[in-house]
Amino acid sequence: MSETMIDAEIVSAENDKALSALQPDYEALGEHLDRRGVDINAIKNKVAGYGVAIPSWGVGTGGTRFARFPGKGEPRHIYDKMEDCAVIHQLTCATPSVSLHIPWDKVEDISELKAKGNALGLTFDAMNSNTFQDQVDQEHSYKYGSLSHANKATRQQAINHNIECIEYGKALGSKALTVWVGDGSNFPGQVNFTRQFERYLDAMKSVYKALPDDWRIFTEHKIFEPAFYSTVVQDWGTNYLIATELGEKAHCLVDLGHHAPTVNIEMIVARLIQFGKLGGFHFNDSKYGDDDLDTGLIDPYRLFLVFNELVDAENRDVEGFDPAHMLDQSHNVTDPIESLMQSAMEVQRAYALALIVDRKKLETYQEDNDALMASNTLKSAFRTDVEPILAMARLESGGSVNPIATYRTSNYRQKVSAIRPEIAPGSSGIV
Ligand SMILES: [Mn+2]
Repeated sequence: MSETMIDAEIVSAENDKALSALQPDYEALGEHLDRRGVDINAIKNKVAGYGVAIPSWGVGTGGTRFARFPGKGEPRHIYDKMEDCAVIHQLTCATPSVSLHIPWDKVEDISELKAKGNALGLTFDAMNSNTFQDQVDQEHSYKYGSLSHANKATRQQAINHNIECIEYGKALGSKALTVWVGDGSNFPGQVNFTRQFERYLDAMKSVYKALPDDWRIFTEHKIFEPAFYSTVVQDWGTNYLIATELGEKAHCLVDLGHHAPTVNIEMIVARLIQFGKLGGFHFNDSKYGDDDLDTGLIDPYRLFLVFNELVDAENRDVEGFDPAHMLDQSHNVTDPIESLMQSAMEVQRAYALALIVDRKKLETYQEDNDALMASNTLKSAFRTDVEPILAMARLESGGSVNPIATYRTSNYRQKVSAIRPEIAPGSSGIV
């Protein structure tokens, strides 16, 4: 039995209050779905088995490059972050794993951190390396790049760091390394595109060699920022080339915010699935660029369409299909725990909605070139309120019917604020 961060009695008292509405809502939805040929319990069981990883950095207040406005009771270190992640999982039952970032989450004693995870009922998802900023006492600067840097010693330092992340992850039971680099250029002519990409591929091959057999490596593309003229891994095409060049353990990671606003992300997802190279996701939402807004906040339909592709692949039993799911967003104006709970539930909702799409009908309409009815088939799933399914799945898994309300009732933030010191304002932004 794992430690619980929030008193189980608070959770069950809140659930008792909610049950009188949830029960009839669930039954009514069950009848409605039954008329559409959908078994509500089957959907609920799938939703209950779904998990999305929390990034350790997500539980701290984010920021922009202008400023960061820390909240009260900010986590001081990875142990505090793990406890915040445990709150999210206790109430939503949707976030069983944590994705660490090195060196931000470095500890002296890895076995102690692993034991903390065990005690809290959390496992360790993909490891994330960091060669997009310099650390104190670092010999070579990443100002002009890391894995693609013109200087061999700088590239080697970045390779060594990634290998260190793998070693760290091995001790924690992680099975994947995610590599995102800020490498690129700000001026036309600043770099030679070809030579820079050759250096990157060469360095990544050294990292790939250090991967254990049962690990995967995910490369994450991003169209812009911090480099504003070109980035080395700018889009899914380049990302696909990398995964192909490296080998079968290499896959592409799709961060929803890392595309131009009009890009058809669900189609990219379909293509990567088709060619066996979809590694996973960083979920978030955006309106203008890489805004790192909360998942499902701006365009929940797009999130649903992404999941529509995933469920399609799941139903077709696509060989080797096992994408990693993680949230990656920046919480500037909300309590990060609340945002992450909300976002985990939004991802779950998109999954539930995609599960109730009538795929037989959809295929028939597609074959008949009936564009309107094909679209309506997706829309009729998307318009369904599946909240009772999500709430019932949480309840039956021992979580909370209303995670945010329960969290507020528990006064968790006030309690940790009494222990964790306030962070002075004026600290620079992290994203
Ligand atoms: Mn990301």
